[in-house]
Amino acid sequence: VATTFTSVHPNAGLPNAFGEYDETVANMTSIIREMLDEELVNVVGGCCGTTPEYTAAFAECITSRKPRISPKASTSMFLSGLEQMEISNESLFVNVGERTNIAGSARFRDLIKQGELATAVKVARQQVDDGAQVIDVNMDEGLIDGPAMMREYLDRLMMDPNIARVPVMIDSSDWEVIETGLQCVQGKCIVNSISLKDGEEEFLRRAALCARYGAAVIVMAFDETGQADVYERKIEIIQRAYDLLTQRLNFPKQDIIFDPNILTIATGIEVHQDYGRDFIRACEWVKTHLPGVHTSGGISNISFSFRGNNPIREALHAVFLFHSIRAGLTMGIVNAGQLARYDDIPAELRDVAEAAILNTDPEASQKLLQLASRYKGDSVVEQTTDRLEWRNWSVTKRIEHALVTGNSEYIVADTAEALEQINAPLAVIEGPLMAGMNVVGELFGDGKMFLPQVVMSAQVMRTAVNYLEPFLEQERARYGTKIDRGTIVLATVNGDVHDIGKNIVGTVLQCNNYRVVDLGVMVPAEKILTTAIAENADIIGLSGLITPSLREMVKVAEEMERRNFRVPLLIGGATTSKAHTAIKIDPVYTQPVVYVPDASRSIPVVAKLLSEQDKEELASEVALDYEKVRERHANRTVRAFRSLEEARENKIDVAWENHEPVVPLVGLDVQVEQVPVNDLISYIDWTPFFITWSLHGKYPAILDDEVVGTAASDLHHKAVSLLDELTHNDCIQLRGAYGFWRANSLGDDVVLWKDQQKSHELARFHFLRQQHHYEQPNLCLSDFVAPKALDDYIGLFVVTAHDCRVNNPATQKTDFDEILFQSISDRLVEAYAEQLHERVRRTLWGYSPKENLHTQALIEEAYQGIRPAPGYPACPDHQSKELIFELLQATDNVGASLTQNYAMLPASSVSGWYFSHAESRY
Ligand code: THG
Repeated sequence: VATTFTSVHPNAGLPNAFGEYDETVANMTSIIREMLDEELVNVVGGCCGTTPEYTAAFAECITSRKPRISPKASTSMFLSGLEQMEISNESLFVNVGERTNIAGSARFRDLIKQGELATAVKVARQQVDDGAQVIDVNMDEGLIDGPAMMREYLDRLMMDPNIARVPVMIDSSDWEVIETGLQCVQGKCIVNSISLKDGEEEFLRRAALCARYGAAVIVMAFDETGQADVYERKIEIIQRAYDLLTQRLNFPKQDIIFDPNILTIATGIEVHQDYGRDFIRACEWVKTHLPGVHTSGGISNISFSFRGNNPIREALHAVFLFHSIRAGLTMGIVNAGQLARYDDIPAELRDVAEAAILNTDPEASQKLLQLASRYKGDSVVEQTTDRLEWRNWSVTKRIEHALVTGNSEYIVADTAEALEQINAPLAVIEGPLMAGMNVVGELFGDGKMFLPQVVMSAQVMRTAVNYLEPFLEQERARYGTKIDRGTIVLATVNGDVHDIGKNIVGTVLQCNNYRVVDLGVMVPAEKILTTAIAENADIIGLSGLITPSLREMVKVAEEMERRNFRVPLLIGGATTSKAHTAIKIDPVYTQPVVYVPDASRSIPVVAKLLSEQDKEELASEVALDYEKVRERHANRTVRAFRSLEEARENKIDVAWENHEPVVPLVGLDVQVEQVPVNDLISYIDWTPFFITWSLHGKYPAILDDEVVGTAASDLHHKAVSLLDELTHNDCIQLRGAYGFWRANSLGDDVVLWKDQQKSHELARFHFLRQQHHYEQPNLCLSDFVAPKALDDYIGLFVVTAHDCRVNNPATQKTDFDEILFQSISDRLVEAYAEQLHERVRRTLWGYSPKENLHTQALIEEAYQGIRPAPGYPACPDHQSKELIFELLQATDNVGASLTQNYAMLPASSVSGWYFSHAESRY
């Protein structure tokens, strides 16, 4: 880290097929210049393929510059798996997964002993999924070849990128096993552990090897006379080990982790009663006397006396962790999937656990034992007897609880109480409310809370801030305080109506105390920009669903450039992508343009863009990344397409000889209908519903998913009760129009006839033909309609969901309700399209009268015929919707219309064609 010179000696590219080097001087100088700009290097030279001409050009770039100043060595501990992990004094507590320990888990031991290594790897994976940031691996077992098994298991862990991501902690009391482990891991790991047990020389020898292998090291409070059990012995040994490491070896301070020994309490033996408190005190001592070094401990050791009673053990762990972390504990070896939150432990149990850990009550062990008979089963949290117990907590804790659980029942009362105590509305927001939201943010960041829950939290926050608003107004009038972290103007661009994702982003931003000005949908560039100026926006965010919106976004960006806007631009929504942002939008606007793939990303991005220092960093990071995307795009090899003529010749051979056209049973008039919500519920495909809410997984399995199951079930439950409400109150209207026409293919077009004689053309759809170069036929939708010599038909449909909720201010709609309504309305209209298509096949057109499929088969499209929709790959042209709408008179018949870019209104609408031919596909 502290090297003075950092040099680069590049080849002129990789050797090509002839062993020559293709990079040009100009190209290479520009890359070198970038490295110099980034202050990465201060010595530049050349290697294979470069000539004096190259080095002369490099020299020219470097001569005018000041030498690069070496960065100061960091005082953080750096660890790594595939990813870097920094542990500084400001870092949050680090969870180390304990389950991959032969001595610590019967299940893991059996798996290893039976050679079930693949399943044993899953144990590690589960720990990571449960939030473990480091994996402790221990293979100490009498009958197992420790070094061999350590090697084999670590090798396997490294093959799963989800596990290899995190650093490993090599846990063994056998140095040989540790050294073998050190030879396997690729990142920077932690050695667990060394100690003075075998004397100073052996201790120093091992420590030096750790440094040489590049590992951090846990030093146990253990010496030649044994394990330190009391406070005084712990700190004496720690001090001695510290002096040896730093004075004799110059061992990097930040890579030292002291473990002051967590020993079991509540054993019935009196001298054990101080074990918890002594560990906590020792952590505190390390923190104050040896700044910069870290502490760790095996948390589950504390509760061995309650083996078999998980509720009591969990309570002890939660309370012990709570106090140890406060005392400065850096990391702990824990069962990552089974950590209860301090606040979730029932008070009676928590108080006794606390008394036992801090040794404030000599009867504590006895009381724990008494409680043990009442708390049984798997987990303590589910057993909370008194649901309203939390109402007795401090107001700050109550506010946090309300935010974390999304419970707004008492939030106004609690906010009022906080205001009374603090007497400054802004301080209430910046104090307890923000603190609570930070907890939510952390849980969300750690994958312990999910989007639906965060939206609920946001809502609680909003309710609290709304209550405070009049007080803030007074305060502002008096002092002119700015209460928000910045203003973000959001809009769905002109011609587009999609806004679920944008609404989620808006809500999440607001609950992080940003001021959001949401301009809604179909917002012209002009309005976005004038609003941004009027509202003094710090950031503009654009959203869009349909492809034409991509062009709109470029337009907005160009306009921002023309008017010299200085604010960053965020891009999001279904059709947007990093590639499009990098290639089309970023180049037209000089300020940062950032693609935000989902709502959760918006928070860190916005936070960085609004911070003076981080903004630069993010901007250059993004610029570099996008430059790479553009480069890759420019260099991509585009496979030659077939010419259109060739493609047409290679069309699919549909056996029209045997064609027996089915005359649509309902006839050839446009049909209009409205269907009850109830008829559609069984047709709902729930999987995309969960995706909308950032919950990924297939329905119904997702409801039992180990990670998101609870959040998913909860959301599903809310969705079902809203559906129930919608059914009973007619709050949503599903209207549809469909019809069938005589039709024939004419080349790539499909012609609809006015008359039976086919002498008058009524309308014509232009479809596109694939021009790929593969063996397979080049398809076009028109291939599936018979040529003019034969009779055939095509169907058209538009279905739409109207929001008919009465605007009743008394039943004020919250963000969550709003987004839930939208996401359900989208699903219902899709379900309607599915259900109508089924009726078309079976009875309305009637070409598959015997079909009888269940929902999953429908989702998998196991039926005859297709219903493609304009704007999707088989028929990318959105303009076709105009003709479909016209032929079905969709505006009059179902109240649906198109924007100038062919987005459908209401937003929950589906339109398309029906093709009946058995071979039709896309
Ligand atoms: N310090 C350091 N390393 C350590 C410890 C420590 N490594 C091992 C241990 N202590 C931390 N790991 C565990 C792992 C599991 C348990 C306790 C500590 C545990 N296991 C259950 C039991 O024994 O009851 C097993 C239950 C099962 O079989 O599933 O509690 O202090 N540096």
